[in-house]
Amino acid sequence: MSQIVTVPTQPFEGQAPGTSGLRKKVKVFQQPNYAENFIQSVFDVVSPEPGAVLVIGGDGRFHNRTVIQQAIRMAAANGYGKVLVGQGGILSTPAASNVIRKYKASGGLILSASHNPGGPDEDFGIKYNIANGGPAPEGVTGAVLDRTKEIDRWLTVEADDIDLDTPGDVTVGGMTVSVIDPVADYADLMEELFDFDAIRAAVQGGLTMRFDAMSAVTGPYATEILENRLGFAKGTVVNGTPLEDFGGHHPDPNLIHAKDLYDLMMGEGAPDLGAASDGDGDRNLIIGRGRFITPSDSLAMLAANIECAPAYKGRLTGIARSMPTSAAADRVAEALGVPCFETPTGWKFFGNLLDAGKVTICGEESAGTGSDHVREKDGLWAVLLWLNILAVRKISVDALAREHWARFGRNYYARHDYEGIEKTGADALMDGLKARLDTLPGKAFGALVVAVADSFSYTDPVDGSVSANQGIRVLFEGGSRVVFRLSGTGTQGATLRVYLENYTGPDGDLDAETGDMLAPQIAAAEAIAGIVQHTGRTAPDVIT
Ligand code: VG1
Ligand code: CO
Repeated sequence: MSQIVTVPTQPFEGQAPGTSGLRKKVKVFQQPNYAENFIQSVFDVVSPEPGAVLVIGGDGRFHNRTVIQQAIRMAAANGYGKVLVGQGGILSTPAASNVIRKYKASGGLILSASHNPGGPDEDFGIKYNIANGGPAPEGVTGAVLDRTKEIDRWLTVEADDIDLDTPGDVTVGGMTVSVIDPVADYADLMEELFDFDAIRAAVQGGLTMRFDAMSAVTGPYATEILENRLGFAKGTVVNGTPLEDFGGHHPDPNLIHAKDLYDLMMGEGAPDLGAASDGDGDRNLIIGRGRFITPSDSLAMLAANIECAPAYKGRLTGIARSMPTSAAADRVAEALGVPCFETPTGWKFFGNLLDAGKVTICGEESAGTGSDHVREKDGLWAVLLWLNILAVRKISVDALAREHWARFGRNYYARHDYEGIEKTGADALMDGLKARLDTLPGKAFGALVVAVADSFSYTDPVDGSVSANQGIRVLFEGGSRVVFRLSGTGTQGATLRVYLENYTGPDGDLDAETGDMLAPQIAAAEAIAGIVQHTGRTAPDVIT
């Protein structure tokens, strides 16, 4: 057994894990002791039982392999008995969640900055997931933050880097490291959940799609599942090789960064379904021929049709959505007679509800959808559920959307992001809003009259924990609203997110332009919050 080395170190200040773990520029992570301090703080907080199993994997971005090798040595020094690591250092976020659950690991380190760009001058991230496979809850992330402020040493063993590219077992400081196939377990799970025979038959019958892996982690997963197992033509998966810098793009599956896909789907000869996923494979973009589906609508439509998928037949217990996500899912829950939970932003808030069996499917407006099969949002899962539904119901995406709106009404929805703004201005905007909340009810902004204005606070129905200050909601009479929130995942300045929603009943105009339908809410948001004044911007950087 190699020797355990104690490296003296300084605490680092205020490295709060945000919405989804610790995210910083690669250059920050490359500072001596930086990644090590965070990883040691995690190990100190979770204090693994001797012999515990740890899963490690990432989205393949620049710096992935370096941190994996260090984390393996540190795990050996901290008493873990076994590390499961994806071959090539690869594990998508949902696949990592599955591996943690399947092999009863005590937790996992997922190395990713999700949809943020990668490369030497771009972003990196580390997230700790607990034994249920999901992101550590606030109790754990808060304790990790406290620990980073007082840490004075980290532990490692002296050992060489392992060969991450060859499957099989090696020993590091007395600990076993298994290099595992990152795709197989996940692909098998998908085959258990969905009607692959029905999808295969539909493909034989002419169903076509394009999946844009955005040079990120889902390439190998999508190729195995869509092309090899379901029989879609070779070339269905594009940008299918994970690259350290994602080919210089943002691996963010939205209409801006997946514009090629969008243009294809809106043009002549589009396939039946266009889909994409993000850097770490937990987000999804769904576009039918000539029809973009908002993530909020996708959650509602998937929930309404979930009976088509064998593993979900007769077992929908409830639906959960994050607060800024549109209320489209609420109407489906009501019609199906199941509860709908409204949680703060971030997948960690779904964990308790899923563990307790209170919900089966959940989603966020930020292109995240998932279910109780793992404890992360899952991009390919959403794509496969769409395929399953289309195959069984023999319907197009557009027809399904129209049918849905004709029954439930339509929640016109958009999110405006103001990125990299001054933190002081962003804080002033939010503080000003908070201070004026009491004065808003009854006030008119154009034709919109404020019914309720509050700062969203969530009490977890399972463990009673309270998460306050989760965004400002301004609800107007008649069911439309605007929501203001600061991002917890950015790495530069602050990002203001303004969420806009306007509900139209089944008898209203279901075929309008989203921009037109949201014009009154956009004007009201400016009048209420003073966005131009506080951010110095006259228009959002990104509209999704
Ligand atoms: C964003 C999204 C949120 C999502 C989070 C992590 O957080 O809004 O819905 O859960 O990213 O997603 P924020 O705090 O920047 O709004 V991922 O795919 O980056 O793990
Ligand atoms: Co992601």
